[in-house]
Amino acid sequence: MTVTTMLGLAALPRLAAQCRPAVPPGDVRPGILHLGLGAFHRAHQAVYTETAVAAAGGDWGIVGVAPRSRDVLDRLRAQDRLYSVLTLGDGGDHARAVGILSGLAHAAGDPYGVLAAIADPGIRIVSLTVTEKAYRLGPDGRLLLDDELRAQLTGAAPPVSVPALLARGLLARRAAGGAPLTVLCCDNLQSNGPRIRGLVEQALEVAGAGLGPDVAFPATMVDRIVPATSADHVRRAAAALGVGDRVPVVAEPFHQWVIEDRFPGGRPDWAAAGAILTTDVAPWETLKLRALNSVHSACAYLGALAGREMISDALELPGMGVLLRRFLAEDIAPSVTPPPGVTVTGYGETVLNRFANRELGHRTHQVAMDGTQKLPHRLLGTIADRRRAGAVPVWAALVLAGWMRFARGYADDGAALPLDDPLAGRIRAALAGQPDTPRGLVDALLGVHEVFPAELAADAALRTELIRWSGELARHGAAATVAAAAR
Ligand code: CS2
Repeated sequence: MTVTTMLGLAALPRLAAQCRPAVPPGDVRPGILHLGLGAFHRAHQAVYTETAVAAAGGDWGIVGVAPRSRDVLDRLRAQDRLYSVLTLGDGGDHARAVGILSGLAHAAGDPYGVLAAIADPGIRIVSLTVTEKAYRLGPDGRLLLDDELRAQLTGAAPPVSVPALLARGLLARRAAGGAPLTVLCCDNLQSNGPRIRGLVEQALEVAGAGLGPDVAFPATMVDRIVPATSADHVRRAAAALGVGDRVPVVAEPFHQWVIEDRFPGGRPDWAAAGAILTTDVAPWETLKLRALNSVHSACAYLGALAGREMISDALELPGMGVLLRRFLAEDIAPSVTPPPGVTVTGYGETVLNRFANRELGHRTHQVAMDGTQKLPHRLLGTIADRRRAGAVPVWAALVLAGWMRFARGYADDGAALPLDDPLAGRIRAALAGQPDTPRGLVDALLGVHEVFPAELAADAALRTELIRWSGELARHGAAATVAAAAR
């Protein structure tokens, strides 16, 4: 029987020098509490933080909090909180173990332990990657309150949701002396800093309190493509590392982090790890959401309808490259003011190159999930801005029509498509109330007011364009529609 050595403190001497953590695991005292132990955090902020601490020091170990599932948590515990990042597509597989996790916690199992950790003055940053839906925001940017959330906020129920953990964590911190704190949202929300500040203020209001003075909510733009880890990735990580890993994460070589520099309790020297610290993140954030994430969604919905499994396959649909470049140049560029020295089309070329990375194995269905939560931030702003300027954003409308058709639940060959979305029930009910025609589809979904602001839902020119594209997609399928549109 062969016994594979698994990653853990005892296995570190077996790793090649370039695969070892940049800091001695367990040595760095905690300074950050991070909500959301998913692959993205472990391949992005955790790596930046470890590199920063290795270069410039500081007590900035990360306490990783899993909001719901214990799965990753238990596997990390079994490995002394070590995991590896496998970088794919840069002339071979490169693995590096990361040792910056200095603690682990489970919000659903021990919410009061998480509140106590937020109250601890040693923690000076609470960061988050919990995905769009966990913030429970409506289209007006306000918190969608229900009885359960109210109970969590007032203390009648355990605070297991993100808004409740934040609001009650801040109250606990104030009661413990109120040391300065930064709440750093690292999710793909437009204006993520101010938005989460508004959410916390509203949540505190329900709890009968206000926001204290020493809490900052800087905005940030995070970027790295991190697909879900597959069984093949696990094998490749073990081969590159030389020992087994139960929780590797995989990522593209590219990574970027732009951070508004407002940290009342201090911060790691992330600039030493290559992050951009600035006073104005907005141009980066809008550029990334509109010129990367929306193009990703275009590949996901049109690709999934055409039966393409991976984002890189979707990009190879005849005409797709031409169509996406038009989307970038004609709809997105006029609605975005990029940071100095950057052009939308130049940025878009980099994005298309990154999406073409076949090694990543990034599935269209993964990017397609949670459309109702993602599209308002990445696509609807472009559409609204172009409509206000008197233009009809033809390509953006095709992407939106692609999502609508995807939401019906069938690919063009009749195969089932998963509608993995917190509003799936609402979408199915809306579709059931209209005939299954292009017009019925568009009217049903534009009526989902949790997603579409009234201004867009009532826009006759947009509706006409959506019905036209839905008709094309219904008659010819996504592959032929893309090919014809690109001619
Ligand atoms: C993707 C993002 O799944 C998605 O919706 O568009 O996760 C994307 O890969 C990252 O934002 C890249 O930084």
